[in-house]
This record gives sequence, structure tokens and C-alpha cells, in this order.
Amino acid sequence: MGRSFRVVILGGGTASGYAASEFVKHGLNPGDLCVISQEMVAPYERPALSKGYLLAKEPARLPAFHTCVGVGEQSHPAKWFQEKGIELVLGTRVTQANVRDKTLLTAAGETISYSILIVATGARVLKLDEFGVTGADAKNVCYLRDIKDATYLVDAMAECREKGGKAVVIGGGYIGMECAAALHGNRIPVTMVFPEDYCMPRLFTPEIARYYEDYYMKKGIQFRKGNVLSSFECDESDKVTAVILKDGSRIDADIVVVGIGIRPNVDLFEGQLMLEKGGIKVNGKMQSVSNASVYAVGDVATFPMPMYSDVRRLEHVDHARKSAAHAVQAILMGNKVDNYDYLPYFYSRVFTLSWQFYGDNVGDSVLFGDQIVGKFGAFWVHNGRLVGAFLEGGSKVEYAALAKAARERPHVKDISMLKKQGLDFALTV
Ligand code: FAD
Ligand code: NAD
Ligand code: ISD
Repeated sequence: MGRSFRVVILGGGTASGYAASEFVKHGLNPGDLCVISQEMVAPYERPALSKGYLLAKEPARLPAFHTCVGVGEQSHPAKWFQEKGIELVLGTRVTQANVRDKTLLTAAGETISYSILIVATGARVLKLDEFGVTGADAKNVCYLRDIKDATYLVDAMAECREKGGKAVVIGGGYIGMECAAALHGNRIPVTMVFPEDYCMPRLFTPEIARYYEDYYMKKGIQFRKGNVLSSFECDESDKVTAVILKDGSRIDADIVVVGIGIRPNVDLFEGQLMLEKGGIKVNGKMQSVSNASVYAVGDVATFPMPMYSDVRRLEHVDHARKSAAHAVQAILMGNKVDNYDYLPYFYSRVFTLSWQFYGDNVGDSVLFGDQIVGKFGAFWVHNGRLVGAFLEGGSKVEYAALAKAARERPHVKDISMLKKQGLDFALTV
């Protein structure tokens, strides 16, 4: 017989760290809670991996960015879990889950039982071999999801920089944009390759994207847009030396960083829990709709969004933190807790730039402000209401106004007036 716990959190990432912290805030009996993670370190703020961790000067290192520093609280290293009576099982992959028996089987062969399970398994990166790209397992092809990847990337960047090498970044999403900035900051020339016409297509409009692309190009970063990789050229030591694109062109590469999206880690629960949109379908308490003993939080949860009369899965840290806290409150207080009513919040920081987005990017977009001075934004208007708001270079007060506007969704009578009013519109909501 293995160990048994009242609550087990499966996964040791950002949501897991915030769930553990929420339990502690409400009072926890020693031995009630277990956190199982395949990572070797206590939960940490994953966003730091593509930002502070990759800096050329004074890079961030653990234990400085364990959860919950992202919301201005203390960093909780493994010792904190021990002090709070939480069993932190690190370096341990769960290979099977049985939600009927309420057991988890670890790769070490231990069966761990729970009364309540919180699934916080996050996601895995999509790999180029899944698209049939040959040579994609070469040593200098780097991905970025966890601290092991980040450490590998830091070493690969150092090797590349020492020999005066060049980088190719595959993917024009969050990882691509943030890693390209980090590579540049490490004095490595960068070419970005992605299939779309402009960067960050999941969120940006062409006008927003143009500002960031121009900024990157002024730094010397090159773009090969509307293009995909077909193969790698490798040397005898299994290292990529060049990237060959579908149009036949060739780009020298001494390091390749790939960010082509993720897939939520739901495999353990396939056939056992109801899945939707790639995630575990939960109700407003973050509780599985098909098994009341299971909760899901963070990247792996598909949850109701009352604001949009929709169910969605989000891959951002603010939701990971808030959904984790919400699940714990629901576990402890049941129906006294309102349903999760989340306002999407995304952000990024690259070079000296910094943007935030709140709400939903559907409908017509309206650009406002001044891209020349670097203070600009966009609103999205859908069915006559402002539903989404983006701002580069804003202040705390301005970002709070954006959030309020995206939450309240005021009516917009005249889109051309909205463009003229710009930020003032949000500031008066
Ligand atoms: P994760 O943090 O990925 O944690 C999942 C955990 O589960 C991991 O520890 C994993 O090893 C473990 N696990 C999975 N399967 C098993 C198993 N079978 N057995 C044991 N353990 C298992 N979002 C933003 O909003 N802003 C940002 O700036 C930002 N930057 C990011 C930078 C990077 C490099 C990455 C990768 C993501 C970034 N994100 C950002 C997204 C954000 O970090 C995620 O949305 C968030 O981490 C999701 O939290 P999670 O706990 O659901 O998953
Ligand atoms: P993403 O979904 O943001 O971007 C994926 C990009 O990959 C697409 O925009 C496209 O340009 C490209 N692409 C897709 N298929 C391709 C193919 N076959 N060949 C070449 N390019 C292809 O995903 P990501 O950038 O990999 O980020 C991974 C995860 O990390 C996401 O969940 C993201 O939200 C998260 N993340 C978030 C932040 C942030 O919020 N600031 C920062 C880093 C990472
Ligand atoms: O971008 C971020 C973010 O949201 C975090 O929580 O970096 C981390 C930490 O702030 C890094 O210390």
C-alpha cells in the first residue's frame, strides 16, 4: 500500500504552487496535502523562464522565482512545503490515474490515493518531429517549457555566442517573440520564421504586430514570414548548421529555438473524464463535470466563461493562479463560493517594451494612440460593445482602466469617436 492524502495536486507548476499557497492561507492539517511533480524543483513562476532567466546580465535564478513571487508574495522553496506539512514529491512522474479508485500510479511504482484530486499538469510543447521535420532531434534545437529546458537553452546560447554563431527562431507566438528578444540580448543575431503574415496572430492585429516587428527589425532581427521549415542541415556531431525553408531558401543556424504551440497534458485522463477543447471540462468551481472528486486548473482546464457564454481553455499565468485559488476555495467552502468568472488577462515584456491585454479580441479592432512615441493601444468592439483592450507602455492606472472597461463592456455608439478618444474612453468607464 502506498501513501494516502485528503488532497493530491498532480503537477508542480505555477497553478500547483498557487493552489498549495491557498490551502495554507485557509489552514491546513499536516499530512492532508500532497503535491506530485515530475520536475526536480518546487513550483515556480513559469513566465520567468523566457524573461529574467534568459537575461545576459544578472539572470533570475531559483529560489528567487518560486511561487508566489508573481503576486508580490514570498518565494516558496521546497523547505516551505515541508514547514507547512505538505508532502512535496519531486522528480516523480505519474504514469497512470484511476479516477474510479481515486489512485495515481507513479513511475517509481508507488500507488498514491486521494479523496480529492487537483489536476494541474499544464502542457507539453509541440515538437517539430510531430510535423515530420527531419533532423529535429539535433542537439542545438531547443524548446522551452520547464527549468530543464531553460537551463539547456542558456548553455546552448553561451556556446553559440562564444563561436559568434547565429540563431533561427521557429514560431511567431509568445515563445518566439520573447526568445528572439532574449537571444538578441545575448548578442546572438536572430532570424524569425513563422507561417503567418504577422507575429502573435492569436492576439495581435496586423497594425499592432507591425509596431513590434518594426521594433525588432530596428534591432537587427530578421523576419521570414509566411514561411515554414522543411528540414535541417546537420553536421557529423548531430548539430544543426542550417535551416531549409519550404520555399527552398537556406538560413545558417548555430542554435534553433522552437515555439510552435502546446498541447495540454490530459493523456492520463482520456476515457475517464470529459474533455473539451483539448482540456478537462470543469464547472464554475473548477470541478470536473464528469467526476466530482477531480478538479482541474491552469492550462489543462476547459472552464465556463459567463462573460462570453462560452467554455474555453486559457494558457496564461493569471488564469493559472486564479483558477488554482478558486478550486481550493470551492473545495473548502463548496457552494458558498461563486462560480469562476474570469476576465482574460495576457501580457508580455520584451526589450524595454511592455503590453497588457484584457478581455476578448473579437469583432472590429480600433487602433488608438501614437506608435511613434510608443504609447498606443487597440480596442475590440463586438455587437456594439467594447469587449477587448490592448495597451503598450501603459501605467498602472491605465491598465486598471483597461481591465475595468473590458469587464464592464460599455456600449460604443461611434467607432470613429472611440478611435479619437482612445485611452480616455477607457479612463472614463
Ligand atoms: P505548468 O506551469 O506547466 O505546470 C504543470 C506541471 O505539471 C509541471 O511541473 C509538469 O512537469 C507537471 N506534470 C505534468 N504531467 C505530470 C505527470 N504526469 N506527473 C507529474 N508531474 C506532471 N503566461 C503569461 O500570462 N505571461 C507570461 O509572461 C508567460 N510566460 C511564459 C513563459 C514560458 C517559457 C512558458 C512555458 C509559459 C509562459 N506563460 C506565460 C504561460 C504560463 O506559464 C502557463 O499558463 C502556466 O504556467 C500554466 O500553469 P499550470 O500549472 O497549468 O502548468
Ligand atoms: P503560441 O500558440 O503563442 O504560438 C505558436 C506559433 O507557432 C504560431 O503563432 C505560429 O507562428 C507558429 N507555428 C505553429 N505551427 C507551426 C509550424 N508547423 N511551423 C512553424 N511555426 C509554427 O505558442 P508558443 O509561442 O509556443 O507558446 C507556448 C505556450 O507558452 C503558450 O501556451 C503561450 O501562451 C505560453 N507563453 C505565454 C507567454 C506570455 O503570455 N507572455 C510567454 C511565453 C509562453
Ligand atoms: O513575467 C513574470 C511573471 O508574471 C512572474 O511571475 O516573471 C515572473 C516573476 O515575476 C519573476 O520573478
